[in-house]
Amino acid sequence: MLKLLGKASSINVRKVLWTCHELGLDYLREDFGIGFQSTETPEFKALNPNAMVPVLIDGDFVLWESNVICRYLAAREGREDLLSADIKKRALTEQWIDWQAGELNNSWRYAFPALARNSAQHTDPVLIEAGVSNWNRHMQILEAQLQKSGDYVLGDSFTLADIPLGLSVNRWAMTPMSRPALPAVEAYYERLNQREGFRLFGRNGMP
Ligand SMILES: N[C@@H](CCC(=O)N[C@@H](CS)C(=O)NCC(=O)O)C(=O)O
Repeated sequence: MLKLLGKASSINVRKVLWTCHELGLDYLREDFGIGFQSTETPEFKALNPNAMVPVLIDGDFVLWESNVICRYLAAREGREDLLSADIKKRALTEQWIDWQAGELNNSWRYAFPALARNSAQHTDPVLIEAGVSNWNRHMQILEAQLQKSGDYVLGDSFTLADIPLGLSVNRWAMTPMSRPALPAVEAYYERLNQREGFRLFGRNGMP
């Protein structure tokens, strides 16, 4: 049985939970992360030296980095509808997955803890405003893609890229801040809501 280490409130754990739901996979989940079992122990750091969740354990195979875990699981299950065997389509899917992790995620690093978590370490109004503007600029990139692509980020069918992006859209929509009107993103948010996995693990009341 697959084992997933990480609290269910973590956005990165929720990507994996939604992926498992799409794949119909059973798993055991253990709560690790701030507020739960510590990730700072030698035992946990032997699994993930970054002391972060999620961590996937599949027999004697251990994997960290949420987006890579999602890719691994889709490939393990042979789900070419989610992660295409066509190398160009697969590369485009991975492009948007990596953009979510490397670019979009970084754009909310200051504004999100300030506005959604009232973090005492993120109170500089200039940095908050710059953060909101940078976050909205990144969301405009997704808007332009969805205007071209159609229902999902790569076209008419749902792929693995829609999972990390769906979590990101939910976070953007739930954070109290000024947002430009992004009609294609808003339609996408509603479309994803037709999927049970998104309702359970994405748009489930958590930013
Ligand atoms: N790039 C990593 C980031 C993981 C990450 O930031 N995890 C957060 C929770 S969302 C974490 O473990 N924070 C420390 C903790 O909760 O103890 C991934 O995508 O898996």
